[in-house]
Amino acid sequence: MSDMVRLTMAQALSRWLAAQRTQVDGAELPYFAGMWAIFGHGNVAGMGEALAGMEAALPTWRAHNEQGMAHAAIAFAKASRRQRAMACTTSIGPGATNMVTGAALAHVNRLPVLFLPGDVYASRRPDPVLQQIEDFGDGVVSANDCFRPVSRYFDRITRPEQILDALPRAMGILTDPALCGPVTLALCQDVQAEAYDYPVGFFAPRVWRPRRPRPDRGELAALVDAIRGAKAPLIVAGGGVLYSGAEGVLADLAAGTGIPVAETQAGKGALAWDHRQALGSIGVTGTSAANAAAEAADLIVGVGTRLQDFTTGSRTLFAGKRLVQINVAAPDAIKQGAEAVVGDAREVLEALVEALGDWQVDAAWREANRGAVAEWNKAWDAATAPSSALPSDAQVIGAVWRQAGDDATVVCAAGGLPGELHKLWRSHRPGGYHVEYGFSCMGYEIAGGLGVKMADPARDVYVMVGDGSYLMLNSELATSVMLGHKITVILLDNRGYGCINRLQQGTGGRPFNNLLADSAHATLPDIDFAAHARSLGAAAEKVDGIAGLEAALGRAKASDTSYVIVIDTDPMITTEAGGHWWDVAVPEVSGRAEVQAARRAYDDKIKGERS
Ligand SMILES: Cc1ncc(C[n+]2csc(CCOP(=O)(O)OP(=O)(O)O)c2C)c(N)n1
Ligand SMILES: [Mg+2]
Repeated sequence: MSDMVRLTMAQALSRWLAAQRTQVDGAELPYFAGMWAIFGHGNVAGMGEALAGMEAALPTWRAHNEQGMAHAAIAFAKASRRQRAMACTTSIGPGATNMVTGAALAHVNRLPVLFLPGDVYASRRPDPVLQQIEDFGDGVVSANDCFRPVSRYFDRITRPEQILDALPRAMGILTDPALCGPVTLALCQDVQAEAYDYPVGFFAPRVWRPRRPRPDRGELAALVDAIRGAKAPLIVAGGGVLYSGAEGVLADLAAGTGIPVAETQAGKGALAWDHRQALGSIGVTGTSAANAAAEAADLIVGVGTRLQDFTTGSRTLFAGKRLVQINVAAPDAIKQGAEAVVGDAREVLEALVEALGDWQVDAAWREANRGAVAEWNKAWDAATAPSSALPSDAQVIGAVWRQAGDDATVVCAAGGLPGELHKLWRSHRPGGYHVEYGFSCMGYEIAGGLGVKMADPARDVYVMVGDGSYLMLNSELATSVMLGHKITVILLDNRGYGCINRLQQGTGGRPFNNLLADSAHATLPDIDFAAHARSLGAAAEKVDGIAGLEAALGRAKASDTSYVIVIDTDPMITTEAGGHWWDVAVPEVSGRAEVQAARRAYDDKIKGERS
């Protein structure tokens, strides 16, 4: 009989998490960097007792909002290229459901995170316990069932021995490149505290090495033939390029063959912005160079992209083109009629480099793309050049980019900024661009910036956030101060939901309920964001104009605590250059002439695409 150790389920779970290891660039590290925790009656006695005293092996950090701590954990995993993760423990009820949005965000973005919400008593002894959802028709439902559709693996731990299987299964999902996403283990409150004799061997350290599936020979050969036969091939690099560490071989492949590369939001930064084959961003928020290349291409090769509608211009940009999808997940690889090459991006691209030998694209295709990039660079200059008017998002981005330096990371998620950043931010290195645009979740920015900083404390983190997103969720700014993880926040105050206000008018609507001034109010708010940030412990200032911003960015660099710079911006300006159509359905019936006109234009566009 093997040795046994008597532990509570929560003690065993914490001990097991601390024993999971990974390899990053040859160095062995804990897979779980630590545990975010907000305690309540649903986890303080069980999980709280287990985590106290484990700080060295599994540090615990206190957050201010469960969604915020989920964002920090997810951003950490994204910045760690899915090689490492964090866990999050909450109480039952509202603590747990506060984290559901985080689970959805991780699910959409295929990012690993372990959610450990407390759950109702398995024994039902105090039924209904405080915060228990009562379902008169279903005795096994709890608030945590909300996690099911947004978890890659969901389990409810109703007996202490269940974790012997549930935990390895959870790791199998977290570390599998195709299945990767959030795991939720709902921990019944009584079971957390229940003892069991666990086999000592269960807690032996285990190293989880990243798996790199090689492509099928037939699928690879078909792709090589497709490229050799193409006159104008284009590569679309998605987040999978970064997660597989394929940026080096992608740069070599592009340089060696001359195949141009465009980037999705998640893939941005795969290629340095000034690489000779770099076309910049693609799609709805794409550069004119990348979108022109997509229109002229006779072969599009997606690498590690899930073909979200912003990438494909709502399926109009690649329509009718031969499409090959290199993806580690077969359901992504076969999307939209693509010919599939299922496999790890780096493995497939390395095989491509070898198979293509000294094959090169036509000189004319190369020249056309170089010319298009030169044109785009002029548009970039025009959009980002400072002026004396109320600054645009683009001008602010230009200033932050000039001041941030080559090793910084910019973080963003929602509002008008992600589109502007996708077009205009010039990435020097992979990991320098961190925009969550799978869920585009308002409130990700500040907590996400904290997670990025925790993944690599040596890098400067610049969070760019709108006033709307800031007001929605800013509380982990205090956590960044408390933990000593400095982030610099640039808060663009255009006094409302600027991008939705523009979209509203773009679909024929009257300005309504987006900008503060267009919304029901007794008093028009005039929010002192700098004072607010200072109250949370950050250093903060409000600046006037682009020159003032650049000077403040210098002061922020010298600060050793988190620093918030507030700047008023124009809510109506976006970068006109580049871009592509996006499908936003317009009402068929309206008394408003502008809506009727927008609907006619919408119908024409859809009819044009169908014929
Ligand atoms: C949680 C959440 N709620 C709603 C939305 C829809 N939405 C997208 S952008 C936006 C407005 C964001 O305002 P702000 O942060 O000020 O940025 P701006 O649009 O002004 O650039 C809204 C409401 C969202 N993306 N996320
Ligand atoms: Mg705004």
